[in-house]
Amino acid sequence: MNEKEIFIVHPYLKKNRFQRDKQFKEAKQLSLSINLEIKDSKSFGIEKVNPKTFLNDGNLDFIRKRVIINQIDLVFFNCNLSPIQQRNLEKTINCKIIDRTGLILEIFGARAKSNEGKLQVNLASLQYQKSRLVRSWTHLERQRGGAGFMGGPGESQIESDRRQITEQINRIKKKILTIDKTRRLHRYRRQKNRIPIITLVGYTNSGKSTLFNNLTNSSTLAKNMLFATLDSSIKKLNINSQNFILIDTVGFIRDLPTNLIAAFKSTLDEIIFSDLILHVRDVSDKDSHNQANEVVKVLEEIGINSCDDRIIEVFNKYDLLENNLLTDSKINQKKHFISAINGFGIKKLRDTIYKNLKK
Ligand SMILES: Nc1nc2c(ncn2[C@@H]2O[C@H](COP(=O)(O)OP(=O)(O)OP(=O)(O)O)[C@@H](O)[C@H]2O)c(=O)[nH]1
Ligand SMILES: [Mg+2]
Repeated sequence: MNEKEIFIVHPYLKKNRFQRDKQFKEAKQLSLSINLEIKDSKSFGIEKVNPKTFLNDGNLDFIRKRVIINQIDLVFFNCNLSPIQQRNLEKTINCKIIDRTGLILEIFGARAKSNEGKLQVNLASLQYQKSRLVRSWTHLERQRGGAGFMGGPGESQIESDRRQITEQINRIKKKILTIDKTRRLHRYRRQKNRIPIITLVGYTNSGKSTLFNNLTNSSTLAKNMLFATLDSSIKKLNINSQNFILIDTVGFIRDLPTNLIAAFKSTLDEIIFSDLILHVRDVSDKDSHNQANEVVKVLEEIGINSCDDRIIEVFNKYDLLENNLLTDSKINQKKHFISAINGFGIKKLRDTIYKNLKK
């Protein structure tokens, strides 16, 4: 993104005000994870969403003034806007607007390294863009070739734009399908060789990559930043001289649009086909409970029930809890409290993995 100085607008329903601070904080973390400079930020309590502009006129007036005073380049609305709301807001506030999905797509775009990752982000972005063309930009709605001889009669720019995007989407889907075939072949070989597969899933920043590194002695990027991991890593894990395969995956976040989840289908398939799913939770985060629910929601969307007995909950960052009185030997067998950073509880976790998956 070229824009640097942003204004974070966090609209929340007054009836959900108890969630406000946590979600506002997350909006800031999202912005910082892509190097945007937060020049200004404010949350706006509303009774109900205005279908045309999300917020009410008074709020918009306030935002417009602050945009001018603080010379804002971009306003980040921490909610998902309909294409019409986005267009109306840009007109009224007279500034570029990005919504939550838009920002997450920017972050994903900046992080994707592998060919597949890039294709998946591209697919999600095009789908998002396509939805934005629906009754959206007026300049795209004008007729192409006034006399009607450039395009077919009545063909509008918006239709041709949409057609182009659809063609691009289909091309990308084909490419992803080819990669997916290779992935399936690998999976088939692993299954044939009976190497059990363990995947790490969890909310973004919960410590999946840190745990991955701890268990496999590797150095995948683990960073205090949302969506540090976009491309999944795979590595061999050896416990009591038995081999397992450990997979680190992209983190989840609340309100992930279905489109985005669908675009990452082949990555998420790794979870579906695994033998054990470690759900890594950040116990030190005040929002830990809601974060876990969001993860469960995404898992359900890809067809994994919350009662699936392959799921083991791993309560990470135990070192950050104030009263961390448990000793390694006293940990409840069912609940795994660990610290991926200092190694607390890791031995028990390894034992559990082994017990669950030994031949
Ligand atoms: N204190 C403490 N910090 C931890 C622990 N585990 C991870 N962290 C920190 O939490 C931050 C996020 O860790 P990551 O391993 O990158 O988290 P992730 O779940 O892979 O995040 P994404 O890839 O962004 O979804 C990093 O700053 C880690 O150092 C832990 O047990 N204790
Ligand atoms: Mg990670």
